[in-house]
Amino acid sequence: MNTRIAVRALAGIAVVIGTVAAASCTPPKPQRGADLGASQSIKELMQKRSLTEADVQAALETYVPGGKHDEYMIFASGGQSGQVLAIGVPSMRLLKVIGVFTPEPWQGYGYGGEGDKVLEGATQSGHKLTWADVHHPALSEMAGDYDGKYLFVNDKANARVAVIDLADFVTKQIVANPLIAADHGATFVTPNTDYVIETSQYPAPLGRDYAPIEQYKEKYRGLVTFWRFDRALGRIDPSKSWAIELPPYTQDLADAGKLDSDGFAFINSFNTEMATGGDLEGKPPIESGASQNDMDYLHVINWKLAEQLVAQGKTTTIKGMRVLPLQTAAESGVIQLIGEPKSPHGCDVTPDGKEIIVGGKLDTHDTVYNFAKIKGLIDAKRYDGKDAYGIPILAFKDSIRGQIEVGLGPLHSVFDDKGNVYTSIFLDSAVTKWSLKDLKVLDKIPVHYNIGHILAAEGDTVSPDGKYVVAMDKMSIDRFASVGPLYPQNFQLLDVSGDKMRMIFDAPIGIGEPHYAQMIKMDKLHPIKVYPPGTNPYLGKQDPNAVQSGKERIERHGDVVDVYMTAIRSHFTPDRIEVEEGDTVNLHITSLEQAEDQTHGFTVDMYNVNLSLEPGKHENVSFKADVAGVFPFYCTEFCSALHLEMTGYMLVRPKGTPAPSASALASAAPSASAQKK
Ligand code: RUQ
Ligand code: CUA
Repeated sequence: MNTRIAVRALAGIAVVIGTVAAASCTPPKPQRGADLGASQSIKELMQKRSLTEADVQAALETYVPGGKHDEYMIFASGGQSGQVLAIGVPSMRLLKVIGVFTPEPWQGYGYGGEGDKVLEGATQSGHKLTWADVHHPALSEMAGDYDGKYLFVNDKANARVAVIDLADFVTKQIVANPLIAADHGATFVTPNTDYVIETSQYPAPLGRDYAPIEQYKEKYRGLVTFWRFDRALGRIDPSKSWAIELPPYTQDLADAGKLDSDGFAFINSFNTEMATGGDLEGKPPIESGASQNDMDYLHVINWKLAEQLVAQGKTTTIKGMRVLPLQTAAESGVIQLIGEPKSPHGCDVTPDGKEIIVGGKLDTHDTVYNFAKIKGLIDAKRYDGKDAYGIPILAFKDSIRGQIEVGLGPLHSVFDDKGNVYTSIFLDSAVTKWSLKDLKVLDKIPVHYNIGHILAAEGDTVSPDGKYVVAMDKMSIDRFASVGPLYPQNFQLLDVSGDKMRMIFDAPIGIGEPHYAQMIKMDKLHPIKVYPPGTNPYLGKQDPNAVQSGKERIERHGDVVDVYMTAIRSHFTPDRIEVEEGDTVNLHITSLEQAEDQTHGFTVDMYNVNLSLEPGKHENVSFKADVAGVFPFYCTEFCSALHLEMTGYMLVRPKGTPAPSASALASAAPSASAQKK
């Protein structure tokens, strides 16, 4: 370090420390170790660890001591892991990896319990899937504001959408789209979460059918699905959901209108050239074929009008889903197109709903579309022609307020509370801050490296908070210790409260490639701490097989053995289960705990079963005891001093062997206390 800077830094830190001490009027806390509070020791520490003043300031701004809570929570896509990450801000600490599309053993999700039903419902065309390419989480909204109740995410690879209940941070539903093969403009919610929007990415015949690629223009299609969300049930209702057929332009990101533009949705596209590849046959590869035109199309969708047409039955049914045909949509004013500069990607509606910002991957500009202008053109039916599918085109120059040069390869934009926009610049590896009002660049900061998405505190609401922005960097070369050729992604926390953006934390994300994320104020989240006794989280109420203390029992019905079991520190009742080889064993296990954070686990040797029994939770597990032997079961969560003793045996005697202890199979209920000696 340059010595002058070092000296300035050291002087500066003394001031920083002094300010912190002065600002706090609570009595001084006893100090850990030697006099760490003294500026001299801080100086020594800085020198020893080669920290600059800026480093120490950033540390003070992001450090959240144990016992204090973060101000915001990020819900980030877990990318290829198929999960969702919950991360605290400003500490950037990982709080939970929520099992969504991929089995998650710690949460007992996908390992024999009730969560299996969610995953089993998530097949695509009957194929079982154990992963997903998660891209865009969307928090549920009321009047355009996050309400902290639900979270939706998409699986790009298999065209699926998941519903996570933020009451317990558990995935409750996965719906597979029966019409399309990949999605991307998903998930986005309408301002009251009436609908969760899912737009296709790669065009294919609707209904996942076959058609030769030579018939691309005639038979291949895009699609936007409006999944109806039933708030009372906390589930998507496929029977009330519907879709609009789109032309075979590769639809990309989407956003829902709000306030002024409520009732509309905006969807980007690329490859309006409709290139289909064929590089082995000497045709241009898709990527260059798709980059011939100067303009692609922004799709402007009047979904409220579409909803009326759907209600009037103007739909066809494909694979059980109501679809508004492209021709009907084009002729009725449901859909119109506007040119978009080269290879658009991000599509972000401003907090007031008045404008839509689109970044072009092969461009240096953000383009600001103005909804009032667009609406004026639509209402006056002032079209600039039609595309090959009869969709009206609105003139680009009459639809925009302007363009702003932000850097090479702008992708996505988010907003603060002062009318500023933050655009991620992929090729430049930077974030550009600019003023929406006068389209002027205010600041630019390098990020490390190749930023994809960007997210902001309450960023997609009608009232963003400012304060924090996170750069979601695709690459992290040189930022962290090496962990082999697959590098972690990098979330970089930016303080955006001042005029200049400041980088205050690098957080490696080592579980997948997160695409998008949203950040919600922590005080909007009100998760439960324990389940009411006997709750099946997937039913949202008491399980019909919930077991009460003293009612534990084993019932045999032919070759089916039902075990009604309870778990409480530090025993399972019953702790001995005796069955015959070939029996079907149904375990019904209720945690009798009601104390916070007193979770038990349950596993039984060989059956690939692991349950998480949080306080009050009930689980049902079923398997065929097809191998004779002795199978210990035990609690997999270190719950108490006698955790290792929280165990029992399942004895599977060879077929035809008489039961040695008939009492273990008695249907009378031995009481919990009688079982304990
Ligand atoms: S993507 S890096 Cu949202 Cu899937 Cu833009
Ligand atoms: Cu219960 Cu360990």
